[in-house]
Amino acid sequence: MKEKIEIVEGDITKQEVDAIVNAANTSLLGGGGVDGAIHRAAGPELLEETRKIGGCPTGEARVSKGYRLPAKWVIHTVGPVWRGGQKNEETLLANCYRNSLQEAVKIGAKTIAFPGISTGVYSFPLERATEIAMTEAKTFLESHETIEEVVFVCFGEKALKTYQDVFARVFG
Ligand code: AR6
Repeated sequence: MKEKIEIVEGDITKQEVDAIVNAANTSLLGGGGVDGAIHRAAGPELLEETRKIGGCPTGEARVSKGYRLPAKWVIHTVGPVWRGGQKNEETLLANCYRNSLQEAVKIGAKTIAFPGISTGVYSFPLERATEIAMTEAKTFLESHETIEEVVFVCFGEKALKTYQDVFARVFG
Protein backbone atom coordinates (compact mmCIF):
# COMPACT_ATOMS: atom_id res chain seq x y z
CA MET A 1 0.00 0.00 0.00
CA LYS A 2 2.65 2.50 1.02
CA GLU A 3 4.32 2.36 -2.40
CA LYS A 4 1.19 3.99 -3.84
CA ILE A 5 1.71 7.10 -1.71
CA GLU A 6 3.93 9.94 -2.84
CA ILE A 7 4.74 13.08 -0.88
CA VAL A 8 6.05 16.05 -2.83
CA GLU A 9 6.67 19.70 -2.11
CA GLY A 10 5.32 22.08 -4.73
CA ASP A 11 2.38 23.55 -6.60
CA ILE A 12 -0.57 21.23 -7.18
CA THR A 13 -1.47 22.94 -10.47
CA LYS A 14 1.76 21.56 -11.98
CA GLN A 15 1.10 17.94 -11.06
CA GLU A 16 0.99 15.46 -13.94
CA VAL A 17 -1.78 13.26 -12.58
CA ASP A 18 -5.22 12.25 -13.85
CA ALA A 19 -7.03 14.33 -11.22
CA ILE A 20 -6.13 17.06 -8.77
CA VAL A 21 -8.28 17.85 -5.77
CA ASN A 22 -9.33 21.42 -5.06
CA ALA A 23 -9.93 22.73 -1.52
CA ALA A 24 -12.96 24.75 -2.56
CA ASN A 25 -15.81 26.46 -0.72
CA THR A 26 -19.50 25.54 -0.88
CA SER A 27 -20.19 27.99 -3.73
CA LEU A 28 -17.58 26.37 -6.05
CA LEU A 29 -17.11 29.84 -7.51
CA GLY A 30 -13.42 30.12 -6.72
CA GLY A 31 -11.53 31.87 -3.93
CA GLY A 32 -8.00 32.36 -2.63
CA GLY A 33 -5.30 29.83 -1.75
CA VAL A 34 -5.14 26.64 -3.73
CA ASP A 35 -8.63 27.27 -5.16
CA GLY A 36 -7.49 30.56 -6.69
CA ALA A 37 -4.32 28.95 -8.06
CA ILE A 38 -6.30 26.12 -9.68
CA HIS A 39 -8.81 28.48 -11.30
CA ARG A 40 -6.02 30.71 -12.62
CA ALA A 41 -4.11 27.78 -14.09
CA ALA A 42 -7.18 26.03 -15.53
CA GLY A 43 -8.58 29.16 -17.18
CA PRO A 44 -12.06 30.72 -17.21
CA GLU A 45 -13.80 27.62 -18.58
CA LEU A 46 -13.40 26.05 -15.15
CA LEU A 47 -15.55 28.71 -13.51
CA GLU A 48 -18.17 28.32 -16.24
CA GLU A 49 -18.42 24.64 -15.43
CA THR A 50 -18.38 24.97 -11.63
CA ARG A 51 -21.09 27.63 -11.88
CA LYS A 52 -23.27 25.07 -13.64
CA ILE A 53 -22.53 22.45 -10.98
CA GLY A 54 -24.12 24.88 -8.53
CA GLY A 55 -22.25 24.32 -5.27
CA CYS A 56 -21.15 21.49 -3.01
CA PRO A 57 -21.90 20.77 0.66
CA THR A 58 -19.04 20.46 3.15
CA GLY A 59 -17.48 16.99 3.07
CA GLU A 60 -18.76 16.14 -0.40
CA ALA A 61 -16.97 16.25 -3.79
CA ARG A 62 -17.85 17.28 -7.36
CA VAL A 63 -15.95 16.68 -10.60
CA SER A 64 -15.09 19.07 -13.42
CA LYS A 65 -12.70 18.97 -16.32
CA GLY A 66 -9.16 20.30 -15.88
CA TYR A 67 -9.09 22.53 -18.99
CA ARG A 68 -5.57 24.09 -19.24
CA LEU A 69 -4.19 22.07 -16.33
CA PRO A 70 -1.99 19.04 -16.96
CA ALA A 71 -4.59 17.08 -14.96
CA LYS A 72 -7.61 15.89 -16.94
CA TRP A 73 -9.98 16.35 -13.99
CA VAL A 74 -10.44 18.58 -10.97
CA ILE A 75 -12.25 17.04 -8.01
CA HIS A 76 -13.65 19.89 -5.93
CA THR A 77 -14.20 19.16 -2.28
CA VAL A 78 -15.18 21.45 0.57
CA GLY A 79 -13.33 21.05 3.83
CA PRO A 80 -14.71 22.10 7.20
CA VAL A 81 -13.80 25.41 8.81
CA TRP A 82 -11.94 24.55 12.05
CA ARG A 83 -14.03 25.80 14.98
CA GLY A 84 -12.16 24.15 17.84
CA GLY A 85 -12.83 20.51 17.04
CA GLN A 86 -16.31 20.00 18.51
CA LYS A 87 -18.26 20.71 15.32
CA ASN A 88 -17.71 17.41 13.53
CA GLU A 89 -14.65 18.81 11.77
CA GLU A 90 -12.67 15.55 11.82
CA THR A 91 -15.46 13.47 10.31
CA LEU A 92 -16.15 16.10 7.66
CA LEU A 93 -12.48 16.25 6.68
CA ALA A 94 -12.31 12.44 6.45
CA ASN A 95 -15.42 12.56 4.24
CA CYS A 96 -13.61 14.97 1.88
CA TYR A 97 -10.77 12.51 1.32
CA ARG A 98 -13.02 9.46 1.01
CA ASN A 99 -15.54 11.13 -1.31
CA SER A 100 -12.77 12.58 -3.51
CA LEU A 101 -11.19 9.15 -3.88
CA GLN A 102 -14.61 7.69 -4.64
CA GLU A 103 -15.11 10.27 -7.41
CA ALA A 104 -11.66 9.39 -8.79
CA VAL A 105 -12.70 5.74 -9.05
CA LYS A 106 -15.96 6.72 -10.80
CA ILE A 107 -14.19 8.75 -13.51
CA GLY A 108 -11.44 6.17 -13.93
CA ALA A 109 -8.65 8.37 -12.59
CA LYS A 110 -5.71 6.20 -11.58
CA THR A 111 -3.51 8.95 -10.18
CA ILE A 112 -4.73 11.73 -7.91
CA ALA A 113 -3.08 14.63 -6.08
CA PHE A 114 -4.36 16.24 -2.88
CA PRO A 115 -3.53 19.55 -1.22
CA GLY A 116 -3.87 19.90 2.56
CA ILE A 117 -7.61 20.40 2.58
CA SER A 118 -8.74 22.89 5.28
CA THR A 119 -5.17 23.55 6.44
CA GLY A 120 -4.97 27.11 5.06
CA VAL A 121 -7.69 29.73 5.54
CA TYR A 122 -9.94 27.12 7.20
CA SER A 123 -7.31 26.68 9.98
CA PHE A 124 -7.55 22.92 10.58
CA PRO A 125 -4.46 21.93 12.65
CA LEU A 126 -1.92 20.61 10.13
CA GLU A 127 -0.74 17.49 11.93
CA ARG A 128 -4.24 16.23 12.76
CA ALA A 129 -5.42 17.02 9.22
CA THR A 130 -2.47 15.09 7.81
CA GLU A 131 -3.23 12.06 9.99
CA ILE A 132 -6.81 12.07 8.71
CA ALA A 133 -5.61 12.40 5.09
CA MET A 134 -3.17 9.49 5.36
CA THR A 135 -5.53 7.23 7.30
CA GLU A 136 -8.34 7.74 4.80
CA ALA A 137 -6.01 7.14 1.84
CA LYS A 138 -4.71 3.94 3.44
CA THR A 139 -8.17 2.56 4.20
CA PHE A 140 -9.44 3.45 0.73
CA LEU A 141 -6.48 1.94 -1.12
CA GLU A 142 -6.90 -1.30 0.81
CA SER A 143 -10.29 -1.82 -0.81
CA HIS A 144 -9.91 -0.09 -4.21
CA GLU A 145 -7.25 -1.45 -6.52
CA THR A 146 -7.81 0.90 -9.47
CA ILE A 147 -6.06 3.83 -7.80
CA GLU A 148 -2.37 3.51 -8.57
CA GLU A 149 -0.97 6.63 -6.97
CA VAL A 150 -2.03 9.17 -4.37
CA VAL A 151 0.19 12.26 -4.31
CA PHE A 152 0.14 14.56 -1.29
CA VAL A 153 1.32 17.97 -2.41
CA CYS A 154 2.88 19.98 0.41
CA PHE A 155 3.03 23.73 0.11
CA GLY A 156 6.28 24.62 1.87
CA GLU A 157 8.89 22.84 3.93
CA LYS A 158 6.96 22.74 7.20
CA ALA A 159 4.09 20.91 5.56
CA LEU A 160 6.54 18.52 3.85
CA LYS A 161 8.14 17.60 7.18
CA THR A 162 4.74 17.06 8.82
CA TYR A 163 3.56 14.81 5.96
CA GLN A 164 6.76 12.77 6.09
CA ASP A 165 6.48 12.28 9.86
CA VAL A 166 2.82 11.31 9.73
CA PHE A 167 3.48 8.96 6.78
CA ALA A 168 6.08 7.12 8.85
CA ARG A 169 3.58 6.74 11.69
CA VAL A 170 0.55 5.71 9.64
CA PHE A 171 2.27 3.51 7.06
CA GLY A 172 5.42 2.56 9.00
N1 AR6 B 1 -0.49 24.00 -4.40
C1 AR6 B 1 -0.59 23.20 -3.33
N2 AR6 B 1 -1.01 23.61 -2.12
C2 AR6 B 1 -1.35 24.91 -1.99
C3 AR6 B 1 -1.29 25.84 -3.06
C4 AR6 B 1 -0.83 25.33 -4.32
N3 AR6 B 1 -0.73 26.10 -5.40
N4 AR6 B 1 -1.70 27.04 -2.61
C5 AR6 B 1 -2.00 26.90 -1.29
N5 AR6 B 1 -1.78 25.61 -0.92
P1 AR6 B 1 -6.41 26.95 1.39
P2 AR6 B 1 -8.66 25.75 2.90
C6 AR6 B 1 -1.99 24.98 0.39
O1 AR6 B 1 -6.47 28.18 2.22
O2 AR6 B 1 -7.94 25.92 4.18
C7 AR6 B 1 -10.20 29.29 -0.53
O3 AR6 B 1 -10.39 30.66 -0.64
C8 AR6 B 1 -2.02 25.84 1.62
O4 AR6 B 1 -0.70 26.10 2.11
O5 AR6 B 1 -6.23 27.09 -0.07
O6 AR6 B 1 -9.34 24.45 2.61
C9 AR6 B 1 -11.44 28.49 -0.85
O7 AR6 B 1 -12.24 29.12 -1.85
C10 AR6 B 1 -2.80 24.97 2.60
O8 AR6 B 1 -1.94 24.01 3.24
O9 AR6 B 1 -7.75 26.04 1.59
C11 AR6 B 1 -12.15 28.42 0.46
O10 AR6 B 1 -12.92 29.59 0.69
C12 AR6 B 1 -3.76 24.20 1.70
O11 AR6 B 1 -3.29 24.41 0.36
C13 AR6 B 1 -11.03 28.36 1.45
O12 AR6 B 1 -9.91 28.97 0.82
C14 AR6 B 1 -5.20 24.66 1.80
O13 AR6 B 1 -5.27 26.05 2.00
C15 AR6 B 1 -10.66 26.94 1.78
O14 AR6 B 1 -9.73 26.91 2.82
